[in-house]
Amino acid sequence: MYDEVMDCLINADGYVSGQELAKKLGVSRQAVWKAVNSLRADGFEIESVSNRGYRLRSLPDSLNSAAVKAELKTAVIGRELEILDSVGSTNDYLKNLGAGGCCGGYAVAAREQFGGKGRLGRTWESSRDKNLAFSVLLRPKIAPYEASAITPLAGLAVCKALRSFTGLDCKIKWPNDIIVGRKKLVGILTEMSAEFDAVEYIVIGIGVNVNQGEFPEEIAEKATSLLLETGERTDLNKLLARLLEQLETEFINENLELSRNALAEYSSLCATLGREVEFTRGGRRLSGAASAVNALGELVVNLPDNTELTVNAGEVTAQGIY
Ligand code: BT5
Repeated sequence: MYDEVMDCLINADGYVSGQELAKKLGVSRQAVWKAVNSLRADGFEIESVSNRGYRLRSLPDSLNSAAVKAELKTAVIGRELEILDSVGSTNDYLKNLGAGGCCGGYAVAAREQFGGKGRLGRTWESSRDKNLAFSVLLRPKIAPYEASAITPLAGLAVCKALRSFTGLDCKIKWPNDIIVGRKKLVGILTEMSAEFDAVEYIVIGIGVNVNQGEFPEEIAEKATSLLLETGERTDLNKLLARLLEQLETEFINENLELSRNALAEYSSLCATLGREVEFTRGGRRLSGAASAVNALGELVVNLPDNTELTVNAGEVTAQGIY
């Protein structure tokens, strides 16, 4: 009843009476009243005026699935959406659901993530109710070697959504961190479960620093947030809906391939290109100029002796970023 009452209040033009709601939803007025109280407990501001009824004044600050769905215009990604109050890692939680057979497009977000994972065993920090930590599951019918486009496509989707939502000059640090200036705004962790010749599912985990004003000392130098960059608070529910929509555009409409268009867009937003980069190859530390990203999403680097190398994973440091 919670979701139904919420939908009616969001879509109502002004006040709706308890009686009208009860009739429309085929329940008692008592049931409507109970749902209104649970919504209030979750941070929805709902006015009630005798003889007129209920009116929604504002949506909650914290994540709420009905508030996201009210904004969401996707066909697949996030149509099944779970908002958890607290979880270790949304990626681990969703991988479990994936193993149990949940559908492609399933999304999970958490108000609090206390064991967030980065790549290569690192951690991701996120304070309760301040940021977005969410994961999306895909079930593409591809072989594992064809999955290389997913990481850059996820980076492209998040970068484009944030640019249009905030107006900030967000860029991509190859392969898929989103940065503003020299600092990191978003981290993305893609995990895959596959048989030898077929992908079973892919989980894309995305952490966005949104309304966090201060960071722990270890990352204060390299982390930034939308609040720090714009000086304004951002509505987490609206931003999540916008991100899910852009993921759908890149993933569903683009068929999970790094099309020529997507690659051109990715390259134009990639802050790593044109910089000196350092990376490790065969135990040796090498450096060169990052010149392009190829159709597999690999970074093409020109070494000082004019040879060209492609880098497909691992750690690359780009001069002038972090
Ligand atoms: C990443 O790893 O950037 C991937 C982060 C993915 C987080 C999402 S949240 C939802 C989903 N569930 C999860 O459990 N994870 C995903 P990496 O490139 O390895 O960067 C990690 C490094 O970034 C850390 O070692 C810190 O130095 C730094 N870091 C940690 N938290 C940060 C933050 N909030 N903002 C900026 N930098 C951060």
